[in-house]
Amino acid sequence: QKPPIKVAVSGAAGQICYSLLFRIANGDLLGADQPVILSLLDLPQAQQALKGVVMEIEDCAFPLLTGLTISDDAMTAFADVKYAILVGSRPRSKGMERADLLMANAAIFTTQGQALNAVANRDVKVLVVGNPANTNAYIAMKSAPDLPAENFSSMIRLDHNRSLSQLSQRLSVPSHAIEQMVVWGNHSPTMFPDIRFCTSNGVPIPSSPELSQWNEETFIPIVAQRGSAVIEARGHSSAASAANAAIDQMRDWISGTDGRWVSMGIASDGSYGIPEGLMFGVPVRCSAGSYHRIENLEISPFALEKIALSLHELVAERDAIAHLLPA
Ligand code: NAX
Repeated sequence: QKPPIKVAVSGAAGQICYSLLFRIANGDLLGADQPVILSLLDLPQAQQALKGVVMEIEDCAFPLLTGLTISDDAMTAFADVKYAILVGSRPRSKGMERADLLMANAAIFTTQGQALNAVANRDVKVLVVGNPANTNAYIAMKSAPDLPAENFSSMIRLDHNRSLSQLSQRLSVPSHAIEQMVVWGNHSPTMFPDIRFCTSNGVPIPSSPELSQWNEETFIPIVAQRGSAVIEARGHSSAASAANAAIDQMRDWISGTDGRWVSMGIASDGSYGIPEGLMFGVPVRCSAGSYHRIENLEISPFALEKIALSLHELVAERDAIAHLLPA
């Protein structure tokens, strides 16, 4: 049997983790032959609820789960972890300004980045789900100067999967038939789901005035507002689909995409006019535990205008927290 791999998850008592932890323990992240140890982190006031989640995980008797620990301390939870999925973050409370929310989360992700820097496996891969995900990932990355910057990623996969699903419904094909979907930018309503390169069953999707109109008036707004639509219908924010996206993004990063494109939030290398270091959703292929940007895609005036919206938003977030980071 393979030696177990330790996976840390923060926000473990929350609703996304109520799906995510069970799927990881079931082998959905690392495979059906890979034993796993779960290291769960949440706030002191959430430890009681977390104990209940642990009881339920135990009650599943997952064959692959060889260890399960809980903590309210990042230095303890992140010790020797190979993979970290950072879901826990400060939600916006009533009357809280966006700037206050950024600051509250900056404090969390500075501490967690420093803890990863100090105690995690030197090859740790870190996926940030908690919002504002791109800037939180940027902060964690900057707070962990001894770890490679390319080992930090922010989650844009839920937006990518939502885009695949909407387009597959429009074209009446299974979502797996569609390739080369791209979601650019921030995990926020400014993101740009870009269908210009998509193929269906390996064939480019024929352009037509109807498709263009659907793209601009229906598709892009539906994907951008999908999170709000789920909240309105369900009374709670996306949870199982967010957990599924976290598994998809981390699993593809670890195991590869077989040449298929996926969208990931990664630190920019300066391409596509995105300032270096900014955590931005871009198309990648993954292989052998690394991502590789899809380069030199044509950016139309329409695409440029859309990408600029996310870019300005993320630059403003970066500038607002810059004083908190090491120079
Ligand atoms: P919940 O409020 O249900 O759970 C959050 C959990 O995080 C709570 O148990 C809380 O105690 C814990 N927490 C807070 N601060 C912490 C800290 N400093 N250390 C450890 N744990 C901490 O939220 P949930 O619905 O699970 O969503 C979690 C986060 O995911 C939110 O920020 C949410 O906005 C974000 N999302 C991000 C998505 C993405 O695509 N990137 C999509 C889904 C989701 O909206």
